[in-house]
Amino acid sequence: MKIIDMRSDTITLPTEEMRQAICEAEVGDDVFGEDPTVNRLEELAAQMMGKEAALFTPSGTMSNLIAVLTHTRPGDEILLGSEAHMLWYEVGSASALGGVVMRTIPNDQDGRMDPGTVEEAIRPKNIHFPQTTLLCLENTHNRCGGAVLTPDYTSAIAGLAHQHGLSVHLDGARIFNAAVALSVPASELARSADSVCFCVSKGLSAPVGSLLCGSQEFVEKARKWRKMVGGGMRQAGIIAAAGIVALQKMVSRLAEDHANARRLAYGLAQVPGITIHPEKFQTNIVMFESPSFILGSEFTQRVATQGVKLLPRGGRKVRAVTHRMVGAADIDEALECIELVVKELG
Ligand code: TLP
Repeated sequence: MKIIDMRSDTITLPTEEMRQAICEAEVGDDVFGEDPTVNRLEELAAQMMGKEAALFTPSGTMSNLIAVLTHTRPGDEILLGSEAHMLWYEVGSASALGGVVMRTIPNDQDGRMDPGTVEEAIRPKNIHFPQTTLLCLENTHNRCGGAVLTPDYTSAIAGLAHQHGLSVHLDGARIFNAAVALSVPASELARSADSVCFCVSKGLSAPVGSLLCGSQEFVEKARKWRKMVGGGMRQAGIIAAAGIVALQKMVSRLAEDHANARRLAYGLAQVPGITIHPEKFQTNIVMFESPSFILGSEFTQRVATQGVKLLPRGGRKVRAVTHRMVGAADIDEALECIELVVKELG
């Protein structure tokens, strides 16, 4: 049976060009700083984010953890959105390994936090309080349906944090989706953040990897933290080679994924029983609710038996992510299949 897998863009397989680049990669021991391919990827990433330096890590999760470890000290408090990936899906690593308190600020449905609420949450000097040292943002925002933070919003909220002496980290796992959706360079979205990480392993289709970018001094410290958490990789040029292809060749095509997400969202809006606001989706993540009589987990199981894989997100919420391996015709097929399942259930 043909499978249309929209659980995540992380399922994208490397392109032929990536496999070729992997075969031919010039490598060395990266812990000694001697892998020329890793060095090239880090330089390219820093340049694209408008930062002085970058660090190649195995995953977005590790990049976010290293960012927390580098910006904070145990006992500090960090502010992040109530829907942040760092809060929901990173195993509590910031608290467990970084020893920080994660204090949440409500995310609105567009992935933003209200500046007034952020300001109120910043702790004044008081012997009883932990020190607030870091604000974390997310762009695009995963749990908020791939919502995009604009450069204006980002610089306003980061400016506020800086005024109070906080650092700002941007989880930009899908920052290139935001850049393509807004038609701005990714560096503009990262400008006011002290550090930004992004993944090459999602819509950009590389098999593994994330880049954490910031000042020279920040990245030097982060490199040491990466070693401490066991992320010092040796001939990592083998995987970095695919990352270079991802950055050079795969960014502009993300627009196709966004168009397919809109196609899916507007199609779902036509299916009786499904709740969705199709106009909301700006990038490659679509969220909807299964019909009232069925939980999202059960609904996704039923749809999967027909070859369409989606991700349940709690309650009736369901997520679909478009990517390179799902074309417009697949979207139409998936819609037919979903419609059929809803009819059968009804
Ligand atoms: N997100 C994955 C899952 O963990 C849910 C997905 O399928 O969307 N930040 C953001 C905003 C992310 O969406 C993800 C991955 C990460 C960080 C972590 O990246 P990895 O999976 O490389 O550790």
